Amino acid sequence: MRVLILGGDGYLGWPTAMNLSALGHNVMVVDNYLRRQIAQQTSSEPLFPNPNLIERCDAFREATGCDIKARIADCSDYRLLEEIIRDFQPEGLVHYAEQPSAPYSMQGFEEARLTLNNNLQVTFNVIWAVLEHAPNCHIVKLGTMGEYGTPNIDIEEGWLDVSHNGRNQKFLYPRQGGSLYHTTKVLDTDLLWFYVRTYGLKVTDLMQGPVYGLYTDESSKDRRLLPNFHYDDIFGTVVNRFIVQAVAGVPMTVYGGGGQTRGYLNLKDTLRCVQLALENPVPSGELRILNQFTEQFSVNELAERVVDAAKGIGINATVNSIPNPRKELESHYYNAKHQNLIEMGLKPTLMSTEVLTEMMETVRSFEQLIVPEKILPRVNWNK
Ligand code: USQ
Repeated sequence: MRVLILGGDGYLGWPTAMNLSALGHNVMVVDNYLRRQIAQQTSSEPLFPNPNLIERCDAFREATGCDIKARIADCSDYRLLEEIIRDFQPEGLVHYAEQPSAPYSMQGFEEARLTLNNNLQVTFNVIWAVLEHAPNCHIVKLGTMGEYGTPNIDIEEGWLDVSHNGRNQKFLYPRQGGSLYHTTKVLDTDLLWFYVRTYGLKVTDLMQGPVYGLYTDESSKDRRLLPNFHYDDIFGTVVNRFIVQAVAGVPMTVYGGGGQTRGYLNLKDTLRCVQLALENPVPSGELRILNQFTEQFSVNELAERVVDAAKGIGINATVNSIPNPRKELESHYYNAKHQNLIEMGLKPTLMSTEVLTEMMETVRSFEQLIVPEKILPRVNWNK
């Protein structure tokens, strides 16, 4: 299959590109290095430096003999994106090209505007470029479980049957993002749904929880192929942050009460889910929404798991509850369905002690690069 990956330099985009290429698909990646630029501007560089996208493709070819084509281009530029889609004629398009950090989107006006403009503009451009130049292409869009928020009822996979005054209708599940970033994903879903029902696009929207991990079948072949691994408050997701904090001897930063519960998944499972979505496209005029996570934990449970795994390799990790910089419920009901991907064939890689230990050992080999100043939260929702 010809697969175009937008945002192919990111934490998920690059491993996805390698995985699909290794499986025999014809893969092209596009990226404008937005995340690298924001990381530099906010002192949020990853734990270890990553080669640029062109060098990554060269290293991947050396390690595997497989090819990935790369274009450095800004997907918010419609003329550029339509040229790429017209020339490449993708059968599947994976859209990761968004500003992915909730804290960054809450930093101030400029950061909020960049997040809103970039994320919505790229989604809008993808829709139009596909409609005009590759209308049979299946769009696989990365959404987030954070679109649903933490409602006091079970979370369904995308849709809710509503009965009102004796009549029934299926609607998009009610959504309430906890940051501007999460809200842009809600708006993306609405845009996609409008164009799906009006013009017959084919779309899968993946509601993904926080991802953790470093190793995939491909990234484990050569250290140059590892994904960008962040532990700062802007781009680092909670599990990756806790692992680095444990190794650095910094108490783990549980925000507030620590009862915040989310659905988590291993980076390897992200790749498998995207592959399953691409290889099982939806018919024209369907918006399929899949909840993409494998197990749910509270922040306190995560911290306990990291403490236990650390103990096994002689690290005495500690936990420190600090004032929550975010506006979110710290104790709440959480029961999100996630059956569809399992039924499609996903075999979860769960967060075992072994998985956490392997990550900690790798992080330990980069220990001298950890900058403790990057760890504490710098962005506060409660202005
Ligand atoms: N948290 C802590 N301590 C920390 C960092 C985070 O207690 O040091 C808490 C947060 O307050 C939150 C939970 O851990 O309750 C998850 O935080 P996170 O930073 O791992 O995740 P989030 O900001 O929601 O965003 C990440 C990705 C985003 C993706 C989202 C999936 O950056 O791109 O969409 O996970 S979800 O959380 O399901 O919306």
